[in-house]
Amino acid sequence: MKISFLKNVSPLLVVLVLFGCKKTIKEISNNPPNIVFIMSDDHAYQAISAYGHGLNLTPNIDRIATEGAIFNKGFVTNSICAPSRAVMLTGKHSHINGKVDNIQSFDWDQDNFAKSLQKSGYQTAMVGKIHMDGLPQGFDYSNVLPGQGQYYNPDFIENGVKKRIPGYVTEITTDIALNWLKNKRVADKPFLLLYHQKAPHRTWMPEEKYFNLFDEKTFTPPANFFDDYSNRPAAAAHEMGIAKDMDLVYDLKMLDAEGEIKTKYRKHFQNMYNRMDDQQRAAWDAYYNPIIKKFKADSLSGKALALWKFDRYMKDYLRTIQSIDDGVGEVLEYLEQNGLSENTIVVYTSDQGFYLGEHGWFDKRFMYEESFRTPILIRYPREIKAGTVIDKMVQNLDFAPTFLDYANVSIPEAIQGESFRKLVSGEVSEWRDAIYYTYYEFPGEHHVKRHYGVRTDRYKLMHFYYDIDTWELYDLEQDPSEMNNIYDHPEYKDIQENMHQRLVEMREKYEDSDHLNKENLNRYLKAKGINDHIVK
Ligand code: SGN
Ligand code: CA
Repeated sequence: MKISFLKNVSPLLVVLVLFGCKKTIKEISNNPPNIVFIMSDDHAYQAISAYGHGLNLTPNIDRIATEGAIFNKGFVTNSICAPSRAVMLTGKHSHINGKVDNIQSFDWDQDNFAKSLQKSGYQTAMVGKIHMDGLPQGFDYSNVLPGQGQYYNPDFIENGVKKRIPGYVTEITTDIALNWLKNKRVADKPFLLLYHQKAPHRTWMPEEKYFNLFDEKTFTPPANFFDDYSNRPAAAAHEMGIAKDMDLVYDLKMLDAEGEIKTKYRKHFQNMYNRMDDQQRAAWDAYYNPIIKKFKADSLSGKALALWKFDRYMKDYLRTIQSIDDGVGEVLEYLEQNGLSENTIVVYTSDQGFYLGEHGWFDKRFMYEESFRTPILIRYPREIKAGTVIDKMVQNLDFAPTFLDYANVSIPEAIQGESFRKLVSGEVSEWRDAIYYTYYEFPGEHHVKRHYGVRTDRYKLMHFYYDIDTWELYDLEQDPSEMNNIYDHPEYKDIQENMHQRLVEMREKYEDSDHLNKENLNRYLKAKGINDHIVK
C-alpha cells in the first residue's frame, strides 16, 4: 500500500475496506483504479463505427469496446446537455438534483461523485465542456469552456480564470487533458479525469485537416426521413426538421460573400466565422466557397433541397467526430506508453444521443430512441473481458455509483443510480427491467413539449403535458422506429395498463410527481420571464 495514498483515505473507508469487502486490503488500496471519463456533446451512437451503422470510422473509440465492453442499451434520463451532466455527476434524476433544464443554474454545493473520490484520496480534474456556471466543485483542477464554447480560438476558464486559446477546440481540449496527465498529475495518487469534448455540437465546424473527408460520399437519409408525424401531435409540433428548420448559413455554412443567402441565423454564423484568424479563414473559404457557388447555381428546392441539406449536415457533423476520435487515440496511447492501461477505467459516452435524419430531424430532447439512447463504451482490463456486449438497460444515472464502486468508496444512500460494475464483469445478470425519463425545456428552442415516460425492454409509454395532454405507446419490437403510436389500440389494452402501472412504480421509486412537475414548470416560466402562464 502506498503510504501517500493511505494518508488521504478517510477512516470510514478504512473501516469499510477492512470489514465490508472480500478483496484483501492490499489488493484494493495498492492500486485503486484511475478513471478517464470521456464525454462528447451530441454524439449519436449511429456515428460510432463499433455500433455498426456504417456511417463513419472511429477506430480509437471502437478500441475501447473491442478491448472492453459496449452497451447496446445505454440511455440518459433527460436528453439535454447540462441536465445530463448534472445527472452524471450526482447520480440523481433531474427533479432531485434540481438541474432540470439548460436554463436554470446548477447547485454545485450538492454532493457529486468527484467530491467523494477527492475526499478518498483521488486527484481530480475536469477539462472541456461542462455547460454549467460556477467553479466546478470536486475538482483539484478545472479548465472548462464557458457555456457552449466555440470551435475556433475558444475561450477556456482555467481554475476560474478566463483566457482565449488559439486553435481548434477539440485539439485544444485533448492537449489540456494530456498536459494534465503528463505535468499536473501526482504520480502516486489515483486520478479521475473528466475529458469532455464540445464536438459534435451544433454548429458542426470541422477541423481544417478533415474538410475533405467524405467528399466522395453522398449520405442517404434513414427510411423515416420524410415522416409525416401522423398520430403523434407532440412530434408534429417540433422545430428541428432538417428540411424545414436547418439554417442554410448557420448550420450548413452557405455564407456567400454576396450576401444573397439571407437566413434567420446568418449573423450568428458570421460571428463564429469572424473568430477565425486569417489563415483559418483562408483555409475555410478555400473549401466552402466552391460548395457555396455550386449550391447557388443549382437552385435546389423541395425534396432535392432536403436531401442536399441532409448530406451537407452529415458531412460536417461526422468530420467533427473524426477529431474527437483522434483525441481518444492520443489519450489511450498515453495510458499505454505510461503503464496505465491495465489500471485505468476508460469510459466513452455522450451527454445524449442525436437525430441523424431519423423522423427528418437533427437535435435531441425527445424520449424517442435516437436521442434517449446514448453510446456507452468502457475498458478496464483488470475486470472487463475484451469484447463484452451488454444488452441490459443502463443510464447516465449509473455512472456516479459505478465509479464509486470501482474505487471502493461507499455509495451514498441518496444516489438513485445503480453500479453496473458487476453487470459488466459478468458477476451478476439480474438487472432492472424498466427505466424512467423526464424532459422539461418547453416552451423553448426546437419546440419539444414537456414529457416523461417509462421504457421496458419491449415497450415505451410517454406522456406529453403542459399545453398538450397526449399519450404515446410503442411496441419497439414491431416498430423500432416509433412511427406507429398504438396508445388506445384495443389489441394493446393489457400492455397499456401494465405500462401505466410501471410508470406509476417508476415515479414512486424515483420520487417524482405531478406536483414536482408543476413546481419545475413554474420555476422555468419565471426564469424565462413567461409570467402570465404560471400554473397554480
Ligand atoms: C443550442 C443550440 C440548440 C441545442 C441547444 C442545446 N442552438 O441552443 O440547437 O438544442 O444548444 O444543446 S444554437 O443556435 O446555439 O446552436 S445542448 O447539447 O447544449 O443541450
Ligand atoms: Ca448535448
